[in-house]
Amino acid sequence: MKGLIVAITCGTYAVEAEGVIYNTKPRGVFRNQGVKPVVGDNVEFDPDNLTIEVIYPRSSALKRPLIANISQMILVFSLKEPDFSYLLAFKYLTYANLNGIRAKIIITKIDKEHDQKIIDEIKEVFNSVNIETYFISNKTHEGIEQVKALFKDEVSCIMGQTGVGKSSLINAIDPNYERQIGEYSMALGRGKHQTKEVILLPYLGGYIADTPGFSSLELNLYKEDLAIFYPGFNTLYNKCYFANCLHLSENRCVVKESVNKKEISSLAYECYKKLSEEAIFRKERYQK
Ligand SMILES: Nc1nc2c(ncn2[C@@H]2O[C@H](COP(=O)(O)OP(=O)(O)OP(=O)(O)O)[C@@H](O)[C@H]2O)c(=O)[nH]1
Ligand SMILES: [Mg+2]
Ligand SMILES: [Zn+2]
Repeated sequence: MKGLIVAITCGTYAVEAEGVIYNTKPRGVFRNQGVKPVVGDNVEFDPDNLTIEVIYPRSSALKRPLIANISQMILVFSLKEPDFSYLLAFKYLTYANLNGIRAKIIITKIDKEHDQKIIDEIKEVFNSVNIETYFISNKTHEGIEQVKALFKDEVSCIMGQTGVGKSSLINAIDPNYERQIGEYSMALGRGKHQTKEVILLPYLGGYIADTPGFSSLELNLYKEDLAIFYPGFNTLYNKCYFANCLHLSENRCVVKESVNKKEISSLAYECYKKLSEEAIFRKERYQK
């Protein structure tokens, strides 16, 4: 029987087939081959023995969060608590591009006191790299109706730092989910990691994945990947004079020219420089 892995808890794989959940185990052969089924996998399973027999080829596979076959990433940030960070947003947009997955941004907690200029600026910056941005409050439900449509017929992976309101968003679009909500700890400066496992929830002909939040430091990208997959760079990087141009101090760099012409916002480029500085090379460039 064909099914979809919707959750994995303590070595038990919850497989959904025709609206029924089967608690299964993968066959031993997977372990011997070093293959691990993940949430989002389409599988062939035996409903009598409750074993997963076959994992079908994946259209995408993310390591963080561990999930397969998603059609889009919904990157969630909060305006405050934790504070919105362009750096983190650009990092995750790069991660989406690197994995060939479309991304959209949802910004929560707009009920908290804020300056409208910040919202306008965020809109403009992401608009310039063709990323849709939505502003919502899970508390007052402002903007919730509009974002519901984003999930229709998609397998959406909700990603974001701990405490930004990912689970709250899922509850806001459908309270029946009753996702556990954590608290944002002012003392720790972060959420308390309420959601601990990846889970797929059926919604409007598709699925929404709630995922555990990450801390701001977790995702590491290589300099070479940033140079190619940074938002707005994909059509430019191969036009630079140097094939392995990092768009920093190199001459005849098309990216830097675009920044000078204001086709790429200087804010986006400043974030790029910072992320590139923090990143390491995938390959040793010079042999010592
Ligand atoms: N004021 C306000 N508070 C919010 C909003 N969204 C979420 N919160 C609060 O933020 C805290 C964290 O919310 P969660 O939904 O648990 O956050 P999460 O992103 O799922 O966190 P993890 O599961 O740890 O990754 C809770 O105290 C929520 O009540 C919002 O739009 N406005
Ligand atoms: Mg959560
Ligand atoms: Zn360049």
